[in-house]
Amino acid sequence: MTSSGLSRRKILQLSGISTLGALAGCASPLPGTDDGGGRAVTPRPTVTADPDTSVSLTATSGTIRPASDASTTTWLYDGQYPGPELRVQEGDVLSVELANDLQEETTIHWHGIPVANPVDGVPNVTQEPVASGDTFTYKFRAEPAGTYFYHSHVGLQLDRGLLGPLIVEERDPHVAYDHEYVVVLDDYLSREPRLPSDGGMGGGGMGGMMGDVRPPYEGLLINGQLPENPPTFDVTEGDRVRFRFVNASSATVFGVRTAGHEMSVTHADGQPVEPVEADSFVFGAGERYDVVVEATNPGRWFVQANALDGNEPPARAVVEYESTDGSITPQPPSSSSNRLQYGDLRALSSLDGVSGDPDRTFDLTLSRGRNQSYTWTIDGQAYPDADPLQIRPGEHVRIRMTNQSPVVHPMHLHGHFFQVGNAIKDTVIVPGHRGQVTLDFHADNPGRWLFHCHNLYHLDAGMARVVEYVE
Ligand SMILES: [Cu+2]
Repeated sequence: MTSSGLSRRKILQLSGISTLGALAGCASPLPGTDDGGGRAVTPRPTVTADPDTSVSLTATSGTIRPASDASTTTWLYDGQYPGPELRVQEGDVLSVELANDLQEETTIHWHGIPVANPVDGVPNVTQEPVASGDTFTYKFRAEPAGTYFYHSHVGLQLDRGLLGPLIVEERDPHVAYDHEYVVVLDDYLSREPRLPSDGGMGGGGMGGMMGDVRPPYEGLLINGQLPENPPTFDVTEGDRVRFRFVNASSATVFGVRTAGHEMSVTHADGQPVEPVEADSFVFGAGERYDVVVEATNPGRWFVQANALDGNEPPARAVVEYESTDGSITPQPPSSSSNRLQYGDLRALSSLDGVSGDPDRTFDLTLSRGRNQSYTWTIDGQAYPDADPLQIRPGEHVRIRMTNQSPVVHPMHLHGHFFQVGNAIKDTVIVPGHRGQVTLDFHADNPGRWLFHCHNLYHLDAGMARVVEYVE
C-alpha cells in the first residue's frame, strides 16, 4: 500500500451504492461515527527530504499565438502556453518555486494529487495567496503515478493561461506503449475573463434563471493551437501510442474522437483501469483520460474535440504516419457509435476504507442561485458564505449529488481520490436535469479541502464547499 491509500488488490463490487438514493437534503450532524475510530489515519507528512526535481515557475504576462492571425496577451507560466510540462517519476519529491510577477496575488494547485494540505494551493483555505512580487515553494511527493495538471486557483486566472501538464510516470505501466503525447484541451478567451454579473459573457444576458451562458470563446485549443493551425503527432506504423488527454478548460465539456482508430482507455483521472475500447469519450473540465492507440491504419487523421456546450469549431490535432505524404488532407472522424461511459471503467486498484456502509453521508443539491445575481449553489449556499462539510479522520464519507440545473457540473474533490461506480477519480460529471452521482472517499488526509465545480465560472460564483476535518 502506498501512502496515498491506493492498494493493488482487484476492486470489489461495491454494494449499497445507488445513484437513485433518497434525498434527505442535509448532512448528518457530528458526532455520528461508530467505527471511524478503528481506522486511524496519518496526515501526509510535510516532506523534508531533498527534492529529486526542483523547478521554478514564474507567473507572468505573455503573448500566445494559437494561429497565424490570432494572438492575445495574457498570463502564463514562464511565458509558455500551455505552461512547462512537469514530468517526474512516481514517488519523487518535487519542489516548485512559484515566483509571482503578476500584478495580482496567485497560487498553484496540483490538480488530482493528494498532497499535504499546506501545499494544495487554495487561497485562504490552505495558504495565504502569494502576493505580487513574492515567491512560494510547493514541495510534495509525486504519487500516485498519473496524468495531472497544475493551475492557478485564484479567481478566474485559470481562464487566462495559468495551467500546465504534470505527468507522474509509473514505474511499471500496466499497458505497453512505444511513445506518448500529452494532449491539453482548452477553450480560448482572447480577453480578460469576467463573470456574467460583471458583463463577462457578452450578449445573451444571464441565460435565464436556471440555465447558463458561456464566455465568448474565440475557439478551442489542442496544446495551445486553434484548429486552423493544428499540432501534429507523428506515429510509426505498428507502434502503440499513448495519448494523455487533459481537459484544462474553464467551461467546456469536450467530446473526443480519433479518426481511423479505436482508443483503448487505460487510465481515468490518471488512475489505471482495465483497458476498455471506445471510439469516443466525453470529459468535463478537470478530468483526464489516457488512451492507447494502435497505429495500424496509415494516413493522416484528425484527433478532434468538440464542445458539447458550445458551437466553436472542434479543436484538432493531426495524427500523421511517417510513411504518409504530409500534403494529403487529414480525415475527420466518423460519428461515434461506442462512447465511453463511466460504467465501463474498472479501476485496477481499489480505495481503502470505502467498503460497506458509509460513516457519514451528505446529500447535496447543485443548482443555480434563486435570485437575479449570477450565483451557483450547493444546497442553496454560495461559497464562501457556505457551511463546511465536517468529517472525522478515518471515516468512510459518501457524497450524493443531485443536479437541479440543466447544465453539467464537473465536481472535483481536493486531497483525495474517490470511488464512483468501479472507477477511482478526482473529478466527476454530474449530468443536468436531475442527474445524480454518488461518490465515496476515505477521510485519510486531514486538513481543509475544497470540493467544487470545475467550471471556473460556477466555482467563482459560489459552487464550492470546504470539506473540513474535525476531531
Ligand atoms: Cu458547475
